[in-house]
Amino acid sequence: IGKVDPDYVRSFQFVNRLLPSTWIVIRIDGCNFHSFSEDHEFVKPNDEQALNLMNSCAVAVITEFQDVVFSYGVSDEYSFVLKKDSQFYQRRASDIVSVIVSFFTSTYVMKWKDFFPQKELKYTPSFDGRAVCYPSTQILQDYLTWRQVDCHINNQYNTCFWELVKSGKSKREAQKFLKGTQTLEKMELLKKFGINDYNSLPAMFLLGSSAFWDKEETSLLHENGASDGNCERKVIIEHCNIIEPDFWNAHPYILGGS
Ligand code: DGT
Ligand code: MG
Ligand code: MG
Ligand code: MG
Ligand code: MG
Repeated sequence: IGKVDPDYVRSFQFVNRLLPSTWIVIRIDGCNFHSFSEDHEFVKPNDEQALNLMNSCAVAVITEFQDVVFSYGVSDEYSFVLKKDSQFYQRRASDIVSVIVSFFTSTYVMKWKDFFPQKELKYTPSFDGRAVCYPSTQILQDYLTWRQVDCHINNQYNTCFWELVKSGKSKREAQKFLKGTQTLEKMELLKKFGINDYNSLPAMFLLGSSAFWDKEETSLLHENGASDGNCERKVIIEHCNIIEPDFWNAHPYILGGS
């Protein structure tokens, strides 16, 4: 087909390699899930099955892509942490983002009926994704702290908001009522609605979900070094505080491995 020089055409492509030796975080987020959650009648503010479906997709991602060492999810988003020295797609951002986001999305559609056997998936959901590099473990942990704090702030606000709406206020009134309120005022408000202890809400709602391999690979090796085929590693989901160092101290292999 004629005279086009392939090198010339290829020269328009750009390399988008992520900085070497840095933690890579791929954050995906549901597109327009405000409407998607309405159209599929998700329980407000937290739909346990919808969150379980997100978690199940995250487990699939971790199982499929060996370089993902940890993930944290809340609402319609999930963050996937790839190990520092990952050479996945030679660290090309667009390849890594697109393969994770498409795998997550198709898994979401495939698994929908397992979590919502009585509910038809009315249209195809989509997720967007981005890649960010974090140059130190401390900064990566600061990133995860930011997401978990966000989870807490949103959950507290949303819980108050929907209690106010349930009590008869319009959405606009509820929004106005909550504008500028501090944590303590929100706690007091929830007491009026019978939620005496905010922290007694399900941990998944309060803390989001972390998915990761449950043990270090080497801990499953026999003394002679042969790996045990019957003792497969499993990805687990926990709803725990990842801001305090306790979690990381209890699971040193997650970020310590590279
Ligand atoms: P975006 O991400 O810019 O395309 O727009 P949205 O609409 O996805 O907004 P976002 O991601 O900031 O917020 C997530 C939306 O998804 C928010 O409107 C609430 C909804 N959502 C997420 N999880 C649940 C749930 O468990 N239950 C209900 N009822 N809604 C949820
Ligand atoms: Mg978005
Ligand atoms: Mg969204
Ligand atoms: Mg979101
Ligand atoms: Mg290809």
